[in-house]
Amino acid sequence: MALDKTSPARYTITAALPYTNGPIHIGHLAGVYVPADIYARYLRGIGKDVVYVCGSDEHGVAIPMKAKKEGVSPKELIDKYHGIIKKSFQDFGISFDNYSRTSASIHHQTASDFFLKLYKQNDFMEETTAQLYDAEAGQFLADRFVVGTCPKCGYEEAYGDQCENCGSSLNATDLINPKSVLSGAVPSLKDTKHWFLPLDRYEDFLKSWILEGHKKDWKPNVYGQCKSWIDEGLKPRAVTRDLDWGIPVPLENAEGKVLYVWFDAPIGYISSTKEWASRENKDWEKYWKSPDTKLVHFIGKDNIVFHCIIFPSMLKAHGDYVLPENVPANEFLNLEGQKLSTSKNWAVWLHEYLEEFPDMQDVLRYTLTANAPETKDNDFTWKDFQARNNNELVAIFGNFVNRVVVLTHKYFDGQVPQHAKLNEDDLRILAELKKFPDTLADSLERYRFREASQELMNLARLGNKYLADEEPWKVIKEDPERVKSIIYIGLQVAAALSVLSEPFLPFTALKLKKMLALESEPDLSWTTIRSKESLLPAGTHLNKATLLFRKIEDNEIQKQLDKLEATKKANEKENSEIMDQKETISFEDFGRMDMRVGTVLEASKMPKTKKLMVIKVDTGLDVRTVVSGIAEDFKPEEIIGKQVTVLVNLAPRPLRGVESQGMILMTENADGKLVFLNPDEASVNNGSVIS
Ligand code: B3M
Ligand code: ZN
Repeated sequence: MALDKTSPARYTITAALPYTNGPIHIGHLAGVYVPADIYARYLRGIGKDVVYVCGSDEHGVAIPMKAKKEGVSPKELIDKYHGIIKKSFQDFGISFDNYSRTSASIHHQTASDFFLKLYKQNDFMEETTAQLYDAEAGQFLADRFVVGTCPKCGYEEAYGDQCENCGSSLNATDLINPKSVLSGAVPSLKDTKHWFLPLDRYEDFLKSWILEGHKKDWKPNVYGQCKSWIDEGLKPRAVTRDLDWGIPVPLENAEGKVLYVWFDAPIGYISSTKEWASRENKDWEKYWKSPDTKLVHFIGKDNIVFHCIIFPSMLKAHGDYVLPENVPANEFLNLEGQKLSTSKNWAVWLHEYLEEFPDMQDVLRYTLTANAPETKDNDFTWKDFQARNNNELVAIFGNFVNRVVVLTHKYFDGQVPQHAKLNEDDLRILAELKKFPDTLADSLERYRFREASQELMNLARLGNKYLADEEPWKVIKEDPERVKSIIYIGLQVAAALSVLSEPFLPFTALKLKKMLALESEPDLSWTTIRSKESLLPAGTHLNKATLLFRKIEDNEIQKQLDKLEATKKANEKENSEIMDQKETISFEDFGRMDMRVGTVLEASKMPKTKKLMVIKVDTGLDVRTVVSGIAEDFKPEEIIGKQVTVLVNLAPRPLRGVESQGMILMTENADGKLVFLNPDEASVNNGSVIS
């Protein structure tokens, strides 16, 4: 049975460190913090030795960039968001054993020591290479300071270290058409010295550890991404940056250089564990170095490469640490059909939710779990939130508990009755009940949190249906003895719910335990439910019935939808604002552009991309191929035969292996949809010059 499997001596559970450049939203919760919290609470529930750590990620270029935007110093920015994030996690009931921050001195020390150990072991390559440089801003461009086209998928907004569209990890110099985010300038190349982690040296290790060792137990989305990177071949990656924000490289002659944020941040898990251990008088090393420790990283899918390839290679190089046993990364959550976005304010912010729905933490937890993006991206809608609450939490779980407790008060003065002879149905319910700890454990051990949440609801359903079938409110008239058994059995189900719901609905579980006078009942647990004769013994005095959940009205949902609608309008307005005129150019500059009218002959979507379309155009000069990012706005058949304007003397560039020989001119209409600049006269000849 799942609960009895031989298991590790202790667990170290980590949840991705959120960047302190914005508050927490439902995407973060569904992807990382809720599943990690369920897992940690479950393990504690079955009596395991667990440490569950997190903290704020306060380095990296995202911080100074956002600080500049808000007109504050980076330190002010991280203090502000660290405060908001930490408080909202606490109020939401995320049960971290420690929530640290990477600006803490213990972290600077731990990360510097880690770097030095690898340095001394000759695990780095020290190299001077040409890197992207923004002369206007006087700054090297890496990570989020530079965007360009992803060489792997053609996404045009890829960052210098990663493409968020296809998940590839990149070096800034890999980007096609890089552009400085600081000044908009096209960067030049300038020599600079850095330390590189030669990931190629770890290929064999990664192959046997992941590809052979974790084929079966890692989620297919995680395993698949790892496999494709390893198969493509790994390259050395710089672990230092030219930047004035971060942990200084702890070497002589390294002025102005800091550790790359993705080098220091995962070490933050270790620092956070150290901070916890010194407070709690524990030995942190056991939680990171003992082979009988199980390390599990909860992350979103955009962090897979860092947690499955880079950090494990660092741990392996260091030599003293255990490796993650699993990295159950989730896919993304959308909101009302659109990608969540901090910058576009397209989100449900946790701190706002907590204000607008006070004491309803568990409803959001439940909705996000029941609809978790475990195997594919998923959509959060307010209607679904309302339905999950009204139809499941209120109508099944809450209704069942309320009925059985109210009836106990009504018929038996609030005392658990001694049951009479139990019939077949009663015994079946008791037998079913005993199976739930193992059923739930089986799903949870496989990181199937959605499935587990539905199993939990099935337990409430079992109780609810039993009461509805037995109808004690009718039976009481002719057979009060029988009602004793019915209520007794119902209360056993409620008692089991008070224990098994704890990881999923911690606030509700506590309320329910209080109602059933089970708060300080040491013998009732996940393991004892399976064998204990009576979970809630006859004679126990219950406390007053209180409602566990309340119905959510249509107007509350409408208010949230209106709020999103207002955000949409504000974004549209911002988009439609007229861009400033660009710098003046000479007539000669203009004359160098050769724009012609052409006709689209063929069009097809580029496989494995969302945006790109491969188009054959008759330009009058020739028939050429142009790759254009219009596939989200047009179907191929809609544009065949259309006349378009083509910049024909743009230098050709490869996109996803196809050479694009020009650019089709477009603009956006008021709804943000792309439209062609085409002559309205059908009689224009292909090849006609635009002048
Ligand atoms: N700060 C989260 C993100 O990519 C990133 C995680 C660090 S975990 C070590 O949004
Ligand atoms: Zn990409």
